[in-house]
Amino acid sequence: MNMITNHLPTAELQALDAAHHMHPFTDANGLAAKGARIMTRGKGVWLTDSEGQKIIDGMAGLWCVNVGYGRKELAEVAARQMEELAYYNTFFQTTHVPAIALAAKLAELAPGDLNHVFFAGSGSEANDTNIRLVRRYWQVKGMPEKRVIIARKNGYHGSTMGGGSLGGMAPIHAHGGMIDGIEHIDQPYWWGEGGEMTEDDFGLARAKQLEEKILELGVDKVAAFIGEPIQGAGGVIVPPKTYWPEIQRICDKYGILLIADEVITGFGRTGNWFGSQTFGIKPHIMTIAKGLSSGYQPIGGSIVCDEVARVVAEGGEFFHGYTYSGHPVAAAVALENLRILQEEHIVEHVRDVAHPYLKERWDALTEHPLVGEAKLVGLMGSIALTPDKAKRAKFASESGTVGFRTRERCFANNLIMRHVGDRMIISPPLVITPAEIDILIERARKSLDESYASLKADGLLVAKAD
Ligand code: PXG
Repeated sequence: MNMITNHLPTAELQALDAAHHMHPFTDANGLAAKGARIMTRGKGVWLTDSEGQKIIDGMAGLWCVNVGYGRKELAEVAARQMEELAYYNTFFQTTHVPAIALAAKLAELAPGDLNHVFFAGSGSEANDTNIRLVRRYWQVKGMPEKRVIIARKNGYHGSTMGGGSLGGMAPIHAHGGMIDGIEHIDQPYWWGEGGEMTEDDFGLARAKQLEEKILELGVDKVAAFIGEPIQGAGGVIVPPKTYWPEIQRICDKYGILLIADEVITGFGRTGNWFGSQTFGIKPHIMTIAKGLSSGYQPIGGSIVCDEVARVVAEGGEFFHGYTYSGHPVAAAVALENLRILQEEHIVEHVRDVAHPYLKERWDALTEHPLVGEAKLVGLMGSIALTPDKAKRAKFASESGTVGFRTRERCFANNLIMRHVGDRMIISPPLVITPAEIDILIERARKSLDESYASLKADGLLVAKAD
């Protein structure tokens, strides 16, 4: 048996990692100089590293381990499925039980008439599917010119060419370019960009940019709008409450397809099964991944409404699919994960127990001198670090300097809390208990205190000039 062991000394593993492993979204030379932290085990909300340190995972891996680490049922289902039917495809008029059962379960869980599932291996692939699906939809309807998709700056929809283009992150576009037919409007980020406007007015103004963009391009050119109910990778940006109703109104008015990217917000993260339910969005297509399998298997997909599925079917063969679309092992594990979420009432736990308990403590972080606003929807939260709360000021240092320092303190204190620019973000496993929330908050406070002291010592608590 080819064994990858955890028994090599950490330094040797780090040297092999630096020599042979290209990491995603990582400065390779910076990492090689420092050595990556090597995770070896997970149980519940806890990780263990190769030095035996126990770390509380405030990010559920990469926003995905919703049911927590170490669930035996998921391992058993995977092993059983591998023995029974490790692989078969769903092309060319074949199918298998796990894909059928998972598609039917998703149709039951998803709101409205989102009754049809196209499987992918990841969120990025699912969004690539969505680009092709919405363009195909208008083509079959005799409107092939309707192919532009409107998305938001600082949105994240993946890192394939399609997903990266839908996303509104300039550094990603700078590495490899963009596909054609994608347009971006501004994000609904009141704390950072709202100026003197009220949150509600700002939410409306940012939503109205969609209408302006549709009119500028011509409604006969626009296929769809895509947005995350809450921007995750962009910094857990919770839109003002006026934003989504206005976006919905505009999509309805102009007959534009609405895609809700639920890769992070799906499967309980916001205290409902889907973020669309939390914000009252009625999408034609939902992108799913991550929490679908709690990250135990790579699987994503698009849940599609009756009308879009019907029209695409009318067009005959849709020339699209992945070898691993509906992979039986991934589908079986996802199905078992949904059973756990449902039977253990984990979504209700988020809504009724974990969210209210964390909310009180998360909001109290705004008493800390470094912390401006605190946002928490379900178990998806962020705090804005600022040198001057009243002015919602940014730091004079390059964006991310303060956030990175704070993240380093968290990491040293065995708490995984990430930074996006100078916002700190959390998204813990949904099974987190009140006692574990206490530990998370205690470590976050300690890290904020240490970061504050070091910033002060280095003269970095300075606001950017207006
Ligand atoms: N849509 C959304 C909303 C996402 O958050 C994707 C699509 C792409 O999914 P895949 O499975 O292809 O990665 C994501 C992924 C971060 C970070 O830094 C976030 C994601 C991925 C990697 C890093 O927060 N989200």
